[in-house]
Amino acid sequence: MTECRIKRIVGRQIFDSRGTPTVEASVLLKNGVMSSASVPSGASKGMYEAFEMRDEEREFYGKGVKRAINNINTELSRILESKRADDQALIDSIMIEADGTANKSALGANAILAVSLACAKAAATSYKMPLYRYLGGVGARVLPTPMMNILNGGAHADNNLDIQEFMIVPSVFDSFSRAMRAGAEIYMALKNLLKEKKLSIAVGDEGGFAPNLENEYKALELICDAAQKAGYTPGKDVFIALDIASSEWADEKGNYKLPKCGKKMTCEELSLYYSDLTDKFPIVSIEDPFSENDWKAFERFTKKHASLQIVGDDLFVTNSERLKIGIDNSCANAILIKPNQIGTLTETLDVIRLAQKNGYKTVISHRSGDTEDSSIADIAVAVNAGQIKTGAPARGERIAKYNRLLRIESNLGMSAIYGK
Ligand code: 2PG
Ligand code: MG
Repeated sequence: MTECRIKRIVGRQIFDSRGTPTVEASVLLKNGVMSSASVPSGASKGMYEAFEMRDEEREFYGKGVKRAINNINTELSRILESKRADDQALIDSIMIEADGTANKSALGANAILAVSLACAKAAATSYKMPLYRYLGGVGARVLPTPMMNILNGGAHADNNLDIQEFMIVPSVFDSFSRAMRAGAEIYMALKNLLKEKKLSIAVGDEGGFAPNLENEYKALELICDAAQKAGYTPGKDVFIALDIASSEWADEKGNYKLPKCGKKMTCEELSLYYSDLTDKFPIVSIEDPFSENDWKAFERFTKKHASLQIVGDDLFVTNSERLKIGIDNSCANAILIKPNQIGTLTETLDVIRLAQKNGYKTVISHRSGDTEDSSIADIAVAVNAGQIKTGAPARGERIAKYNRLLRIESNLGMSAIYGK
């Protein structure tokens, strides 16, 4: 099929939701199809993530991506010319080989991922299929449970909360759209509650509110109150998920210091703190409770909390090699999937398969700096991931993913499955 072959690839610098430059690639096929994809960027990045190439010049305070763009317009464009856009694994392996480094630092994971995703989108369009169908086939039917980050802290907000993300999980409804309604209503109720209490309704990077509060317990109480005000019962209709993002708290010696409140904790003390939080609140999932190097703490905690979902984000960085270590040592029981942590669609799909084969739950994820690109919504349905976290039910770049899922749900009609 010659028409599916790549004619030209163009890279350009666009902006993410924080106003920071990021990479977009457009792939033009010989059949006239043109598709674009853009790449998000994290604030609380794992140290083992693939390399995000930045210019480190005066422009944009060093955050420009001209070099990455240049790599798309020259080398990547050249080596992929006339290749089939639907041969995803080949396309990705050509780019990996051309880069030649373990972390994609020669060409930039941001350059490579933009091209990888744009090729998939162009191939899907050539086959006249939505992306989720092209990637997942007829088995792609499960709408993911959203983890909605309605209260922000940590590196995503300027308030005094050390835990990065307080998410609500409307998992027991019978459709994705009904779950979205619950999430949106609780978000609105939380806003009203904050206003009543004369607390700030300013939002953090992922659209969740970011008030100053006495402590994390107060944040959880507020969320439960908001759920109740909206007519839902915490622990029955809606649950809570946390992203601790504790790599941000760890020093080189493996000790933890909560940067905002200044408290020091050992990993045993942290573990007791989490046990107390889960005793008091309907928490079903905790992400990165320990730092990316603390395998032993993850192992002990996973053994102790068998019924809790324990998600590895900085720990696994969407990397099959790191997930294998986790599987071998029973560290965590779920993996966060961020395509830009690894840098190609093929490697992303591979690590999802590895997780699913070994009984690890998969949560597809946005980044705190994101764009209107909604590919992760399609990926979540394509692989029947079961869960997605893509911020509050607010702000354009977050809503782009939720709205895309609503469209997929209506597109699937009776075939759509939710929460089973
Ligand atoms: C996380 C993410 C996304 P960031 O830690 O899970 O919520 O944050 O993109 O800043 O790494
Ligand atoms: Mg995280």
